[in-house]
Amino acid sequence: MRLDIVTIFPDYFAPLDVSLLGKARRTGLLDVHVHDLREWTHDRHRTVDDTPYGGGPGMVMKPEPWGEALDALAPAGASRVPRLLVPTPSGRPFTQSMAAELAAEEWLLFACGRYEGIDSRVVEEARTRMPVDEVSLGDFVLAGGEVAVLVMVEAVGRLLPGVLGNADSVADDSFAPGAMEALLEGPVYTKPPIWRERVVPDILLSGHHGAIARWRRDEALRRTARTRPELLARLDPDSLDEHDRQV
Ligand code: 6GU
Repeated sequence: MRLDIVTIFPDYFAPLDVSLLGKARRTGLLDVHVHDLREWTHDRHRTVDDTPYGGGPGMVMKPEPWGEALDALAPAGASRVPRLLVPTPSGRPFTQSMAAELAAEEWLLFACGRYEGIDSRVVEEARTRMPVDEVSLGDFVLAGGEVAVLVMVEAVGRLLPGVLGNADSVADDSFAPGAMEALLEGPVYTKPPIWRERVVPDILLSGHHGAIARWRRDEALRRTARTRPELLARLDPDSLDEHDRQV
């Protein structure tokens, strides 16, 4: 998968050299290109922002550098276009199912806004030549899109075939499509079996794989009911068996 990231702070993306994604880059599974938006400015001060029309606080990112950046990275009339992702608290929510959908793309282009955002004509015009999603991580405000892009790249990157060591570990994740959709993963344990007088639940040491799977599902249902009750309403009633209903 190819990723292009446009930002005024390329240094934010140093973590992409580390750990799982660093290895995915070194092995060629992930081809990441980080670009400084100021490369597409032409004035002495390399200006990327200006005051908002209509007044109000803060600054807005100017359309010209963004237009040139998108023209350079996704030339008009090319046979392939990237999917453009624009992180913004006004976007639609980023979810595990969106991460899975993005993991199936060949090429993603991330546009990191700062200040009060990017002049709205940039996304409007980009939509005439490529698929565009404005995406939010949740109901809070970050200082810019960079950290949001790191989050999305990690969520998408770990789903690429060959990136995780254990290929089927993603199926048990919270929110994983299938049995864990709308469920939070329950508690996990490792050795030693007793630590500070606290014991690991017997069932996990029993070797009964069917009973362990049942217990994990019960714990996931209980944890979800406790911490995210609104998620239970999203569970498909047909996916619940008699036992689930008693939990
Ligand atoms: Cl995607 N960007 C910014 N700047 N703030 C956010 C966000 C994104 N998601 C939640 N808050």
